Amino acid sequence: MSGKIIRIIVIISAFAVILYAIVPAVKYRIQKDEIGKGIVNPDFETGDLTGWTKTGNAFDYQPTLGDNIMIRRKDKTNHQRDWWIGGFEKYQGKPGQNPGDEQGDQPTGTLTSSPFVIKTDRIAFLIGGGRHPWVEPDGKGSCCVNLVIDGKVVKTATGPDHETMNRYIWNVSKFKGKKAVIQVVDKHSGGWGHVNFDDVFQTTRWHTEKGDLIVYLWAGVLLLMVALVKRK
Ligand SMILES: [Ca+2]
Repeated sequence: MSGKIIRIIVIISAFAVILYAIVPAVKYRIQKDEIGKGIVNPDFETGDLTGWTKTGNAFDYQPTLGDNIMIRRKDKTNHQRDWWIGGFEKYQGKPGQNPGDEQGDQPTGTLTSSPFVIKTDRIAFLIGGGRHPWVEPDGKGSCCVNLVIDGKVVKTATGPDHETMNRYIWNVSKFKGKKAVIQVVDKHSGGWGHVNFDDVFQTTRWHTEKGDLIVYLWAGVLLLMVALVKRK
């Protein structure tokens, strides 16, 4: 292959890599007004389950208030602001309750968000608690958080058998425009039979992968410079 053809291939590749990095940033600018819209009470900061529908009794004492796990053990919950879903907890700041009170792993049930239209590429949330993956068809034995479209589970996530919540991100680009709900499922009564959950929102690749995309951008620019530098 001649040097000229190789150079053309490198230039095309460099532009492809640069576009791969830039397109999410441009899309983010266009979608900015839509981000975070749609899910009612996405972080439970109303202090109750406004916007969410519960079945069973697993979520009777939810949301819970503050890092009351710290009273019992060393795990930090990493919850957002004041209120969060802590499936093991039984503390809502009400008379007769104390921080660190627990309802345990026995109760089961589900918690379903208000329906929303998927408008961005990613859905992000905090999740902790039991690692009991979703089991078709009805989730028996599961402890997880699902994205449900037309009654079908299309994305699912579990905690790591640890109380601390971590940020989890779903790629939902292929579901854009679809109506969906988020469902928190607790159908496990044994060890780690509870879900911790908080702060769900729609977001973009630019928000969640900005660091990686900037690396791609620089790689593309470097490749272009190498291809365009004049040989002696
Ligand atoms: Ca919260």
